[in-house]
Amino acid sequence: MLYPQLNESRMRVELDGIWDFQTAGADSYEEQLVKEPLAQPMPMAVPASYNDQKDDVNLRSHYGWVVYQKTFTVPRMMINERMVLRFGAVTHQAEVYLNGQLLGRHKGGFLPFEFDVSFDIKFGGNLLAVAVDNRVNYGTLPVGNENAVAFFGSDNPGIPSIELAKTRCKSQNKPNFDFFNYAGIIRPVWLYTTPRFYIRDISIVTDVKHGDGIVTCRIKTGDAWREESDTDARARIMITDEVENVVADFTAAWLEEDGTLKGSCVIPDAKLWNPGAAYLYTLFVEYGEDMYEQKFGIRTVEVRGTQFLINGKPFYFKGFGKHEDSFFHGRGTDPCLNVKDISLIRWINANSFRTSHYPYAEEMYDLCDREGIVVIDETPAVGIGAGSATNPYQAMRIHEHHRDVIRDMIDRDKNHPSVVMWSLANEPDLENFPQDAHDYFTPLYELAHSLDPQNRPVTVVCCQNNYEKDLTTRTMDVVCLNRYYGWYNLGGDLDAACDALNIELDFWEKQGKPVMFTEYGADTYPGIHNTNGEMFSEEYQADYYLRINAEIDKRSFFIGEQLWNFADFATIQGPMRVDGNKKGILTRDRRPKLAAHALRQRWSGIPDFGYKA
Ligand code: E8X
Repeated sequence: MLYPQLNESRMRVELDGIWDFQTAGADSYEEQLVKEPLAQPMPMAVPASYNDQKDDVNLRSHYGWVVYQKTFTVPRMMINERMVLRFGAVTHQAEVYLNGQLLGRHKGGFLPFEFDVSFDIKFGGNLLAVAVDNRVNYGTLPVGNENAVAFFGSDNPGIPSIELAKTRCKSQNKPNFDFFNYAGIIRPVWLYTTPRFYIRDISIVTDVKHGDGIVTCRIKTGDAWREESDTDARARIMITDEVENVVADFTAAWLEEDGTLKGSCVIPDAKLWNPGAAYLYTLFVEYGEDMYEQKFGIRTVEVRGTQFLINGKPFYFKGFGKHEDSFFHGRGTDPCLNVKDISLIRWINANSFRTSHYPYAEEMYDLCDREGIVVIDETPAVGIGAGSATNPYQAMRIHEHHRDVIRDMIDRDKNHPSVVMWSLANEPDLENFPQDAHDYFTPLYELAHSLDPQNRPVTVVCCQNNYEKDLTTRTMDVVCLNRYYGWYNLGGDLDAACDALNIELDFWEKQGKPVMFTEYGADTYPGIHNTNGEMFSEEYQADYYLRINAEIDKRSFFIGEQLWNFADFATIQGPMRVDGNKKGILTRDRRPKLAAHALRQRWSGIPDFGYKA
């Protein structure tokens, strides 16, 4: 799905800003809220989660539907064009109305969707209404608990007073995941135009042979008025380098096998996109009256033996699991924060992060392309586990939606050179029903490989588990481990933690796959210091990384360390969280804890390539 673009043939209008807003019911919303101007609207900023914009506890913990409204007019010069309404993301489900008519619905809170409104927009004022449902359950990704068990701790089943009170408490979201269930119109909203005959999608695959770049592109086209494809169509493709020299100029012609226009070229002595040394070319597509500019990088990604190769060189991941999370914005897109986070990734000498636990805003991947930051792109499939008694692969109603989010994530992010691997899920239950888990994820693994034109590596991020029972993790292209020896297990005893870690690494050494940490860490309350370095102190967090890192340094098949987490972040309240998750090496307002300085020192001495070669 192409990002809205302003160019010689296309217009775009940002519909961000202050919208009208009103809460609605747990299971439904009144019809007049989406068909007439709101009677008692409150101002709400878009893009941003709605939860933290007011000081109303009922809004922060709202359960169910809310309605946003905005009125707008379109200039005369847009009226005869194909007009499209596009949402960067609405969490978790949206029903969109224009002038009282339902345009459509979208399920999934972290990927874009759009509606062709060419024949719906009227001249003069238009009323746009978006009903948003924040509920999570066994049929959504991320998963919400449908039984009464809280995410952390038990509800002391069987105690009469608790059992009775639970039957009378108000309906609430019970996230089966450790991040606050922020919701709303969290990413930019655009109205954009194209000519009637338009460029629907662009797919770019690059290869490198003897220093020459080989670029193959496939163009999907569309006709705003008819479904048929134009088999005589041609598209002109031009490629320029960073100083706007034209380095290729060729035609893409109709390809019967997949109904696209395909063309390729060779760029002699191509400048490659590398971690920390990005180089972006621009591909211009001209099709009829339409045109589109797509930036891309020439690079290759490959797993070979126990190595993860970028441009044929063994890459070592240094970085984090992150969240889209900040004060006031919640999970809303904040370009300033994105620039700041990239600066901090640079400051600490990191080179990568995982988009835990959902696809991030497109604008962040563009920054990573430009800055040479490597990204593991993750679906919102988190919480696929319901305690060892329940088989999630039978109890949860997520399979089709899981396939949809894999398809939509790859469709959206396929051209980013910064994206080097797809993560299908975070910490699903892989040990209690090992064969069911294997049978669930193997088709998804194959689907991801089949959908990605660049055929990047695919993984499932593995929770601390009985790795001998887990039949799934070992089948992935890269073994991505979330391990908490020294925190949730053997907490406070780093000798025992290192011992246990080495026992497990001996197991992985025999699997012949590249292995990396995608999470390891310790809750650390900023300002707690002590000479005995006990848990929750900044000293403990620094010691934890010092000791664990010394052990993984001894293993040549260990190809990366992404710690948990980049920064402190908001979670649901509960006995295990003190104002959120404090495993950040930065505070939520991006101030370094003691460990950040030690990691900055460590990572200054670890090169992007060849660290373990
Ligand atoms: C944690 C992290 C959580 O924030 C993240 O979203 C997923 C969790 C660790 C699970 N992984 O709790 O800080 C470890 C379970 C070990 C028993």
